[in-house]
Amino acid sequence: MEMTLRWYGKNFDTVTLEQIRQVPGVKGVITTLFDTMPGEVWSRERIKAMKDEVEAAGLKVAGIESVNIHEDIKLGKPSREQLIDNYIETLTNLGEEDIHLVCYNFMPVFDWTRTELARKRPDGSTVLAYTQEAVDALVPEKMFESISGDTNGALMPGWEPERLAHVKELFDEYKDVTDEDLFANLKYFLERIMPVCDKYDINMAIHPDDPAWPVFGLPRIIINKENIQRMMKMVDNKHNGVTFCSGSYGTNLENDLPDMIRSLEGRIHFAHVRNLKFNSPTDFEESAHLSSDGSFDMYEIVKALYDIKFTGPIRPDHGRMIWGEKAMPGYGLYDRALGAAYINGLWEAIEKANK
Ligand code: DNO
Repeated sequence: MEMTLRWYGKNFDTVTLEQIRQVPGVKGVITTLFDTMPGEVWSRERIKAMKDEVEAAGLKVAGIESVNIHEDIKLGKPSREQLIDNYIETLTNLGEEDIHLVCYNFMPVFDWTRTELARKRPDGSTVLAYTQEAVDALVPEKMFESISGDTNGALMPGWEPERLAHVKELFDEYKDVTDEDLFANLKYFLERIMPVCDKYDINMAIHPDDPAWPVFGLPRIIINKENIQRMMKMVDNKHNGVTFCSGSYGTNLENDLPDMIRSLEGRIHFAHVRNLKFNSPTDFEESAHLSSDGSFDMYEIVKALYDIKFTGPIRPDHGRMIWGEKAMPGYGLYDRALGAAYINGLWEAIEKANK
């Protein structure tokens, strides 16, 4: 594995490349052009400038999270042809710049959903949290309003104002879209982009739906072992792979995370490792990475990745807000650095025990 941290670019992130460089074992960042819109072509110049900046700090661009998918592609509208052409052009430009990993998601309308961005834990840290009761009590348009007081001024990935401005219309468009439609539209998209992925050896890594069930009645398909296996088979190309995000698949306690990892040998291109603490099956909070602080056995998760000979980028995921840091919720430096150190420790121990 290759330890990385996510970085949003200097105009959006409170964490600097210089700080990331000092986290033991971190050699690369997972980044994006955060100010681009879904459907827009990423120019080669901008990609190169981003790479140069990261490399000047002694790091490498280990992959992109995310190149977002335009809603018309998810909806299968005729305009998808042009939008997929644009996506292919972006992939071409990334490939030409020697970038070989792209994380994306296929969640209708919203990206991840949380109902609190700063729930206080007993140790005084604040964390992202979710309760189904709170979601059920909300109209989707009000979702962001209800949490916006806790963003520390940051633009939240997946909650961009442009996206939220159209929430109502989008809900109408998705009214009759079923899981089967979404699978078909995803297949269509993947089949169109696989040739360029083959040409440049670009690993596409779909991020699971978070939480791993339908929210607000919208269809969601990347939620469990069965569906992800279906997706791997429907476009059976090694470049069609996954981001294994323990915190997203883990929202559904029926998902056996180590077993899912083992079933995806060769197809996990990127790993997000984090823990969740469940207070009830429909109320969870993003605890520290340490097993004993949450509900998951992190040793078993990392061991499963080791056992399938995972070599791709891995990153600690959302951290708690600790030590007075003010940053984008989930993306402060301190707790993610602790998370990276912990995962590195687990990996080293597992590696040595297996020698
Ligand atoms: C949240 C992230 C997601 C993820 C996208 C990938 O913090 O895990 O926003 O980056 O779903 O496209």
